[in-house]
Amino acid sequence: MHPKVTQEIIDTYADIGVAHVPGAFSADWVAGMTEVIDDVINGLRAGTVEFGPHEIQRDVEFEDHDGYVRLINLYNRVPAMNALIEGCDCAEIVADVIESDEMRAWMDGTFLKEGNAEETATPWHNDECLFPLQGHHSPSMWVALTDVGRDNAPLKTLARSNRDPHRYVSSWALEGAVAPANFHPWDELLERTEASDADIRVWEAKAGDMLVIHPKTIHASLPRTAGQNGRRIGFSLRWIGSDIRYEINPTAKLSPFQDSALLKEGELIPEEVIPVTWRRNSHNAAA
Ligand SMILES: O=C(O)CCC(=O)C(=O)O
Repeated sequence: MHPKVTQEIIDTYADIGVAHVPGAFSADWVAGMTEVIDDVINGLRAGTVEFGPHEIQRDVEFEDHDGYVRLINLYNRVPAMNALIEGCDCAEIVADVIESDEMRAWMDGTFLKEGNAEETATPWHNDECLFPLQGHHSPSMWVALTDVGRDNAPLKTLARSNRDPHRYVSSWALEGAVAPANFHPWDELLERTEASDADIRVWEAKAGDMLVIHPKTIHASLPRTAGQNGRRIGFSLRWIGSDIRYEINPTAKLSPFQDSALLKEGELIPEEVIPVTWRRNSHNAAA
């Protein structure tokens, strides 16, 4: 097992759907990833960086207002970001936490927050709601690129929502789509977070800490209340592990996979669609 992963971390993930791995990334790694992200944001703002349509990859999404930046799908378009992920041991750490034998990185999101606007809060959701996947090995690896104290928009989660037997029809779902019987309405998800006995955990973190979030875990962030000084950056990468199979989600607006002709219901995602980033071998399995 990776030295940064303890049995307690694995058990907490299985119990409440979140694992906190302190110091998972070095200060150099955090500085490198922050520089890559800042370069992209500055370039997009100045018009010197453009991500046009790509033959294979999904479009880059860039939202920038009220001290809030949301940047999606950089991983396969920015070689320096890809190199930072592949050059560190984060895939192995996540694999050990979720108990998977292989890991593939497939979608990333960067969430930068400045100032004090309420809009900096991320609304309640779970990540599974739009996934065309079945299985448990599709966590998000959320990395604090700044210190994230109570006033700096920490994530919050609803403990044990990772154990829900059902799924939710997302508030971003296709209008009029007919949901399968095990999909519950979005309002129910929101009501659960407002219940007086809701077991909500708040995850303060230091720069370089990792949170592994189960795809069913209902989560959000507090707003940033720290004022004009500093900022908060969270980098989130979705992974696919060994128990994941393709499952059409009729409520999902977009397939996150480009080449859907290669995808077959109930089968593994082919490596031509998403390559394997890390695989457990006899050496690291025995360690
Ligand atoms: O960092 C944030 O505020 C949001 C992260 C998140 O919700 C996600 O990655 O799914």
